[in-house]
Amino acid sequence: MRKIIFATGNKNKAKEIHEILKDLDFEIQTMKEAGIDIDIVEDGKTFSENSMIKAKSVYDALPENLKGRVYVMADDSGLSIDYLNGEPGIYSARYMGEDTSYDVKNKNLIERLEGVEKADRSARFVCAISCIFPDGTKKSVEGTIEGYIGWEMAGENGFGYDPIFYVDEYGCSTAQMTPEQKNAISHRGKALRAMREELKKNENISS
Ligand code: ITT
Repeated sequence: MRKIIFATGNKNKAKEIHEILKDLDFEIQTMKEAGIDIDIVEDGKTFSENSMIKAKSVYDALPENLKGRVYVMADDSGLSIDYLNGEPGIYSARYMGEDTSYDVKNKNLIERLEGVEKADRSARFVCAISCIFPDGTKKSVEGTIEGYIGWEMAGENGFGYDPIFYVDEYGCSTAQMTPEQKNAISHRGKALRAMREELKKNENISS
């Protein structure tokens, strides 16, 4: 069976990735599960650059028995708020410090938008997925979901900034959606489904 090594240390992302790619008949392992323990310096200027940096770092660290045999994939994602000129953007994980809780980060972002009308609270989640194929071919795709920053946190599902990110069509935050609802419309769902098509093309899988 074909294998994907996913260059992520984020368990919540890994859960969504497994769910979204479950109908692809590939084994998916995180880098940790594959025994790859490296620190990756994300010094790119875009989501896309950073996702390729992660994929390349893991690709270069593959043990001999996996070289040329597996797909290495990575996700770089974040929340971009228009009123804050795109913040926290590519620094979403590092915003206010990597160890600061999302409760604190989310409250802080709501405070920074105090008094701001709905029309100016627009935001989007962005997800770049990069993949290095077994033969070294590199591909990157991106997915986005449009929404707005709410006035309060709501919902227990998802992770990170989900409790403050609201989607008009659903009238709730992405943390109030079921995993299936979120994955069907999310930035990560869109990007991974686009990448899934690239993998199927490469493997000559038609269905
Ligand atoms: P890896 O680099 O190990 O994959 P990370 O958490 O450091 O994990 P990123 O650098 O891509 O990942 O940072 C993404 C941050 O953006 C993440 O920690 C969340 O705070 C936020 N984010 C991304 N997707 C999200 C989603 O679907 N829901 C809520 N927040 C999200």
